[in-house]
Amino acid sequence: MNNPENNQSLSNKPKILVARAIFPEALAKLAESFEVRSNQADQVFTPQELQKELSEVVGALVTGSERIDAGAIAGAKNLKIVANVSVGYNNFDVPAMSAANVMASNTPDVLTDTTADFGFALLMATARRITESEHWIRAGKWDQWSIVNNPLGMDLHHSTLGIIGMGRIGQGIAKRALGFGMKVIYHNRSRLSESDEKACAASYVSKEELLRNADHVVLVLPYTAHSHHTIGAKEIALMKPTATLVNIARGGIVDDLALAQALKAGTIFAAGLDVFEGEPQVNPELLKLSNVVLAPHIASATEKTRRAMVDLAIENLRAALDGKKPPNLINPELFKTLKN
Ligand code: 8YV
Repeated sequence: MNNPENNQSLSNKPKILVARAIFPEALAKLAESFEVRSNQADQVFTPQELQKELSEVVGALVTGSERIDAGAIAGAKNLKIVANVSVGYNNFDVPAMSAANVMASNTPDVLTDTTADFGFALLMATARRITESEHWIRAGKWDQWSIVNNPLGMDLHHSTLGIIGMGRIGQGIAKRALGFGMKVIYHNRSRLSESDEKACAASYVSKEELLRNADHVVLVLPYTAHSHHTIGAKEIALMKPTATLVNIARGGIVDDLALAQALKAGTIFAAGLDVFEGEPQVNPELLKLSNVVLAPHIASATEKTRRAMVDLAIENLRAALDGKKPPNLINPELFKTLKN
């Protein structure tokens, strides 16, 4: 339900929407310049509610949970910008936004290191069976130390790491892998420049070669119609039975049901997932397995980084409403045809 709080009325300030709860200080600062319709109750709007909210504002701050498409902005005749608090923007139908003359922005860079840290943490937890071990202790199953009858994992050090999606975050993970003496191979839509490859000591390979040779595979590619089910039963079958798979990219890049079946059958060793098809729902077949580490889409979730993401989204929003070019404008062609 739409439950906006802190809403003011009868003001001459431009009206904006903050579609989800943000830090109170950021909200207070926004209220100095704008009439803010905020949703501090943090309950995701229905598409109808979102459409109504957007129809009343000139700018909006949203997250990946708000789908901004032709339907959402139909009737939003004064809307100039929708600023995503997220680097990924698969929740935006950018052509539809451009057609409606609505600027779109995201929050790159500020979350790169935090997200790369998390990718590595999830990889370690998965390969070394950390959460499974904790559950084992909590269930009272640890009665003695054992050479063989303890959760035995897979090594990261000196293994081969395969990264699919070698943008800023993928490169950040590759650089961390260097400290572990790992060999890094990657696959990406386009090959990195020689100097970027050198900086992360990574070699470009085909997707098939990566899947066959990697001991650990990490997915960090954007979600598009093209990347839907980049990893399905066929791709998992190419992987080593000792391999792990980590998805910190987006739900839908992995066929979660095929993954659950492969994990159950022992086709691969284990998986770590921060994102899911249809999240916050998680495929029930995954929930039954002990060789999968689950996280609730928290790769960027440190206080410092979430504050930086909100601040950057606000910077984009303010710029657009001040008639300036937002620093992270996704549809720059629109800047020339600004609404007045
Ligand atoms: C966001 C993310 O928190 O930035 C991204 O692409 O996946 C996360 O950092 C999430 O998308 C919510 O907006």
